[in-house]
Amino acid sequence: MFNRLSRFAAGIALVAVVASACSSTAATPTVAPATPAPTPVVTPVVTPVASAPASAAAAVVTIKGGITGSVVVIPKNLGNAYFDAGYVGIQKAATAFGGTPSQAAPAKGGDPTAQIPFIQTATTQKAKAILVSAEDATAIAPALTAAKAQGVKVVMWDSNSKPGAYDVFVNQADTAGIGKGLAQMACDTAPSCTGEIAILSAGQTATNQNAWIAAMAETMKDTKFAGLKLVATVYGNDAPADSTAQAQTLIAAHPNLKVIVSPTSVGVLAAAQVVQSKKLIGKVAVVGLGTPKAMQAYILDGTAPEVELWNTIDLGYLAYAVAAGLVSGEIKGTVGEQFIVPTINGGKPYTIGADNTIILGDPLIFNKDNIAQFAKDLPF
Ligand code: RAM
Repeated sequence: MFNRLSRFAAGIALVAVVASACSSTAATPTVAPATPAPTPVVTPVVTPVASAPASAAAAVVTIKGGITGSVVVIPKNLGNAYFDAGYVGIQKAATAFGGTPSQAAPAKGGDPTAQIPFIQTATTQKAKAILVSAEDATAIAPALTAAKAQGVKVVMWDSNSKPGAYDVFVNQADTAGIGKGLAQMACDTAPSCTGEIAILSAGQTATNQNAWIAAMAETMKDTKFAGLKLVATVYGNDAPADSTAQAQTLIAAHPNLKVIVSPTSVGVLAAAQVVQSKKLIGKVAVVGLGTPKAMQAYILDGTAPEVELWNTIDLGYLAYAVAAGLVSGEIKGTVGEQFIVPTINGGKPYTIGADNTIILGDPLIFNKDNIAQFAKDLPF
């Protein structure tokens, strides 16, 4: 298990990673491999392979795309800086791989069925591919399956649906690793790793948040976390107003609360705003997954001492490249398949793993010593 110092060191080392990764989707890409971090943040279950077995090496394709037609991007909801950053990467990818991206999604998160009409419309309009972040894995699965049956390539990104309902899931980072990171941040910021903590999540059925919360709970079975007591888990639906109200309620209901853990960029920002405005800095810490630019002020003033995320621009770029590869037929989306996406991952191949999943990479840790650089490199 990493300690606070080693996580800090990893965060600093990752400045180089992010600078490289960010430039990877720029018009003139830098393809030099990033300097490896001395202490990895997590140990990914499935990582892009460093060297493929000789027999499989010939099968590695380099995605070129060259597609035409519509690619519909369906995030959980519109108006979220996180998904807007993903869409920046998607638009960059469209200039490299072809196709015409557009975004269509519910105005607000939290409704398990709200994405279904957007999936159905894209299917009716014969989109070549859809890129979906699931608000609810189960509710949208039949609409995704119907889209696939009509020849639409279905790429999940950020938050997954049910295996079988999609072609490939582009996961941002190893799920267990994100859960460990959340537990560790709570431990780092609670006094001597003790006291009451609460979770402010996104939608109640969000696949990604629920998987991360479960992984966090698994990590906290370790005796190292025995002093932490989870007193509540609440849901702000990735809506700023709902998230603010939930953070206020948590603080009022739990006067001994030491940490709010928010595994959502909308929730962590709302929680930080509430803690800062109530002058509770140093009494209630906010940690979680947040966008660097929005969280910078709160990281610097100590409201949110540690926050994690990944290069969301690269996540969108990679997801679109996968969609283009599926549409062009360069890849089929089968487990074990390997492919290279030029400018991403230092030219190393990705391998489609269990549940047709690939992983972008390790999350990045933001703290007061590195946030200025991250906020510059990742302007979202
Ligand atoms: C919110 C969304 C998204 C999640 C990020 C961290 O923007 O819930 O799905 O990945 O937070």
